[in-house]
Amino acid sequence: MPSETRHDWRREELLALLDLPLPELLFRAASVHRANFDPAEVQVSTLLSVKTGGCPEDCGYCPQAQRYHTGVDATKLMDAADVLEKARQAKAAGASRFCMGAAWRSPKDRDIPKVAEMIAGVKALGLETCATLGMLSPAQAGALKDAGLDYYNHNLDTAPEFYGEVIQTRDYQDRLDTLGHVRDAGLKTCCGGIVGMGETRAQRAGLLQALANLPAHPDSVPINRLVQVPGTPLAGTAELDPFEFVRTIAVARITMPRSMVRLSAGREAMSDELQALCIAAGANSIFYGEKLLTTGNPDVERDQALFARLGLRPMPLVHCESGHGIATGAGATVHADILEPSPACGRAA
Ligand code: SAM
Ligand code: DTB
Ligand code: SF4
Repeated sequence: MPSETRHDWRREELLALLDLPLPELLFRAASVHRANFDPAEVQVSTLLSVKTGGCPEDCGYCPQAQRYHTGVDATKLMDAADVLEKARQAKAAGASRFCMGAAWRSPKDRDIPKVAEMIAGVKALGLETCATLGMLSPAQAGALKDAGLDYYNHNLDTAPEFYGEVIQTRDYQDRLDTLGHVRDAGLKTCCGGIVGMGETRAQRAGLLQALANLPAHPDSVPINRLVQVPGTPLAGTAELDPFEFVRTIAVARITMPRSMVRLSAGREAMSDELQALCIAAGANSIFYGEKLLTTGNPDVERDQALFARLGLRPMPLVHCESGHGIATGAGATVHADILEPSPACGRAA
């Protein structure tokens, strides 16, 4: 199965993939997955909300928007020492990646040194770092890179033509601009979306098309299933057929073959069987720990049991001299990016 890195996907092609009989779609996605990754490895990431609630934006799904009454209290930016304590706990629990989220439209310049201190501290623990802080200027993206940030998360969220029904306070182009600043700063991009917001299958194809046709594939593609939070405009949306979620993951895997595809929000409400299908469809990362940013996530014990039942291994990340990710799970040291053996990393043999 070829793993083409294309940036010219047409909407009809993506819709045709989403329309495939499920067994055929799963076969194609799993083939691409194993050509590019060890399908038994799943990266374990932990999320921390470093600044919660009180956000001025109007994202219709979000419990942290000030204007909706969701019971989420606004907090100020956490102290770096407290963030580092949480990161240490996440590492001890087996996480290899730590993502810090802030409920901002965009950071103020005065916030950047404090966030930079958190990033540098988390990085020094040997964890992969990710942050999601809203829109960034080029200078802010550069400062985060200098602090040791690996990935910046900024989602397109949905298809361009459906976006305006979900968010009015900033537009698609604002998001594309921030992604450009992130790439230009040399950061890896983490960019995905949410399904189950009332969009059609063609609009899910539109989200995947927008992601796969970015100037560079996002290094990481979180696929969230809407967590319906009472008080948000999208609470009460008709539940998406779970197989549509699996199809979305499979087409993300096929169209962005070398990206980490993250089974993100929405797992708490999923059965183990549905999660197994998502992983079989090519998802290779989950959030671990009982909370996402403000909403629930499966208990650690449930996830450990799921890994055992499915025969999966966590993918801890360390970095060799040439910057390649090396998974050190199950006692053995093997490359996480198993695409091209790199003699410089001692993996050639
Ligand atoms: N404020 C920043 C921003 O919007 O870029 C960072 C945090 S924001 C919470 C990060 C992402 O979480 C959103 O882009 C959205 O995709 C996802 N998200 C937020 N609320 C969600 C929900 N209820 N269900 C699923 N995903 C959600
Ligand atoms: C992403 O795409 N999903 C994560 C991460 N990026 C930051 C966030 C999910 C948030 C779910 C709602 C909440 O817990 O507040
Ligand atoms: Fe604010 Fe981000 Fe929530 Fe939108 S998704 S309301 S920008 S915290």
